[in-house]
Amino acid sequence: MQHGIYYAYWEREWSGDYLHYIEKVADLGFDILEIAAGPLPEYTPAQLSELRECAQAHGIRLTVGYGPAPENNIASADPKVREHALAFYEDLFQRMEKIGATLIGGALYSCWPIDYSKPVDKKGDWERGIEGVARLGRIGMDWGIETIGMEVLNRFENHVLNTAREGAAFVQSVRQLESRATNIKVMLDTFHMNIEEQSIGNAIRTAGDLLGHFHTGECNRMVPGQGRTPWREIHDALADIGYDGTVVMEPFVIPGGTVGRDIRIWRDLVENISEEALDKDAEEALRFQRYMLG
Ligand SMILES: [Mn+2]
Repeated sequence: MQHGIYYAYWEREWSGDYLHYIEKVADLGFDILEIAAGPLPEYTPAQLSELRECAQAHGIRLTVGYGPAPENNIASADPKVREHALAFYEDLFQRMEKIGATLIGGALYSCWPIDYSKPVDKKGDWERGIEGVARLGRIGMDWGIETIGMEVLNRFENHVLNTAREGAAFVQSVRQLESRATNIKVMLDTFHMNIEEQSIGNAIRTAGDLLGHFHTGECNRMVPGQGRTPWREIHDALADIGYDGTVVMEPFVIPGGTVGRDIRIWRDLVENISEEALDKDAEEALRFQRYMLG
């Protein structure tokens, strides 16, 4: 099991100095830094190399998270948007290869956050999503992308995949359509499961062999260990399915900026939001997570 953290814990925007965060998380003892895909298309070849070299030098694995912008919605009802999305991902996967990243996760079957002021077409989005994601899987294979995680999200953030059962059914349908797309996997997140699942343990067991990436956090998105998430139940279920993959904590505790707006953070979730205090909380959460889940 490899343990990581999402850089946005420390940031108010969906970008940041990833070199700084590689160094930081290495110092804190993490195996993985998860970065946002958003800024990568703007990176020069030299910047991509620098990122790869920095991660290698610090023994840090990079994974990528992405909340697709509406123009990169692979399931859009507009065929032009779907083509644009595929071209975006093809470029992104090449950039991931250059930084040595083989795993990406998020609402890649759709966009995020959903604009619920417009009508929702779950059936259409589901069907177009399966087609788009099947193509995404094949493109990913060309660039060595081993895991493309379909993150199951709560109802307030997306409408396509809300439960592990839906996530597993979606991934199975993708693989039926494109048998080579074995890199398409289910991705679960304890924060979303807390809202939607009758049993978090059974949700993990439902994903079973299809589980490819795992996000952790408390019910209010504080770091693991500071809330009431059933970590022992989660451990037992992960052990039952023999999960030995990536476990990345995704805490959000600071209000403000685009991150605060998108995640709906309207208060300081912790008493002390200094960088030093956040680092200490992350370090303790890592120790907790290694102990509870490892
Ligand atoms: Mn997540």
